[in-house]
Amino acid sequence: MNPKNSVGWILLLLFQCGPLTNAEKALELANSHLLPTGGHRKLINVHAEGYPRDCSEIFKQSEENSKDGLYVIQPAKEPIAVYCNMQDGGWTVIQHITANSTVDFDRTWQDYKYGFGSIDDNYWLGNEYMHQLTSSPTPYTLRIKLVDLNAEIKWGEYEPFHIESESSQYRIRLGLYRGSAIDALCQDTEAYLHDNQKFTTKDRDNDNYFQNCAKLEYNGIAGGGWWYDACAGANLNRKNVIYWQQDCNKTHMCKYAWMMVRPVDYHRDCSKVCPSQKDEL
Ligand SMILES: *[C@@H]1O[C@H](CO)[C@@H](O)[C@H](O)[C@H]1NC(C)=O
Ligand SMILES: *[C@@H]1O[C@H](CO)[C@@H](O)[C@H](O)[C@H]1NC(C)=O
Ligand SMILES: [Ca+2]
Repeated sequence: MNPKNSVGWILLLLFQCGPLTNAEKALELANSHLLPTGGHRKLINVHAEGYPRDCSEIFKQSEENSKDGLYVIQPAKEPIAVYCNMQDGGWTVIQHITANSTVDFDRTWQDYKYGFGSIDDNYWLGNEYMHQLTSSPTPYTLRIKLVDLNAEIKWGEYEPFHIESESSQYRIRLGLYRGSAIDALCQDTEAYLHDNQKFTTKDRDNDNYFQNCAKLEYNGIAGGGWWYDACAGANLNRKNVIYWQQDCNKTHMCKYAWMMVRPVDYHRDCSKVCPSQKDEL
């Protein structure tokens, strides 16, 4: 190790091992199991008071100057930690997968309910928190972002997007579509229509197939939890093949996928607020 590096390491250790602030100590996250190593220190907005309900609020409060990273939000009673994609405009990331990463997406109902993985890496935020986030009086938009092996980016948005409660098996409700990707969640009306489907996991079969879609394997890897029909025109939770019809499949491989949410009125709010802020200057 060269001397410059060891100084860096010592500084890093000092920084990481200093005492926790009172706010850090007091912070109780409902999803602390999704924190990476280094935990609370990696959260950008730890303070004493209540937290914003999602990343778009943080982005707006910072006058669109906040950076991507780990933040605390409070969509309902309990604060949770999430990854905020600020570069794309204040989006709360609810799913991220890297093809062939070590994070296992072949999980139970309970795991999909409260989330798994690590918020600075691949993760599923949890159906319960997706339900909380999308149950505000203002409707939410779902944004899908796909990156193929040539680093080409495609995206799609459903507006509105709502995940119902557990008593409705976290059913998905999707509105109008726009984007450069195919409308893979709503396009097929025969057996691959994901809109209005309940969530299925390997231990809870709510799909429309004679077997459990979440258990069907491709090259030894099961499909993971999803809003299956019989079975899928899209599935972002099978870790060896990110599937989105012609945009991402086993012949046209994708490397990354994200699912993220933001209130539908984000821009409308801004068009009201932003010009008046300028007037005041
Ligand atoms: C996979 O994607 C390719 C390229 O877009 C397309 O030609 C092919 O039909 C797709 N395969 C499936 C099974 O959807
Ligand atoms: C994932 O791993 C499989 C098996 O090793 C490989 O065929 C495939 O190309 C990999 N996918 C990506 C996107 O790298
Ligand atoms: Ca079934």
